[in-house]
Amino acid sequence: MTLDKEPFQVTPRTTIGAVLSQRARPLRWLVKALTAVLLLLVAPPGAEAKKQETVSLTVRVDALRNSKGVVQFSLYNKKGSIPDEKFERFYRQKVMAVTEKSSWAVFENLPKGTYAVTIHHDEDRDGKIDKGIILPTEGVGVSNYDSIGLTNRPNFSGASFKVAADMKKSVKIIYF
Ligand SMILES: [Ca+2]
Repeated sequence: MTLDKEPFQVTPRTTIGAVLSQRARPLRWLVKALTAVLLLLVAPPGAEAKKQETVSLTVRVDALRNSKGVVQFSLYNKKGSIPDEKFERFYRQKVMAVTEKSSWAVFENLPKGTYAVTIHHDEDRDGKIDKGIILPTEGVGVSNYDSIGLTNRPNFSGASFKVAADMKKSVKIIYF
């Protein structure tokens, strides 16, 4: 007897598969059906594509004149929605704390698109832009605008920017 040969050879026909094919045909169908169900649960169709369609936008403001109150960050996505001094036309809004004269907000799960942002340093936390006779007595700001005036009134076209991927945007605070 030589050692390079196995004691006996197992042919495919004597394996478990062969036994299943003869005695447990219904069981094989059940296994196939369960496998199909599991695959559907693990990988729902289109999940990956959906995940890539939304982005996050971080808006930041620095150089506030003090650390009082909160900052209202308002996000806009429609033409004609700015100016919006009474906050009636925003798409989303976040009210954030002030830390060492800075504040920021993260808008998550946004559809890719064109957006504009306004900020308001609400020092007395009443949700309103306090005003003197004409001009605001609390700080305000609009994306893309370094100054605001009668000849430089903000609108959506001037304030908007494309958000095609996760990004950060700084907005200047203006005190009159
Ligand atoms: Ca206020």
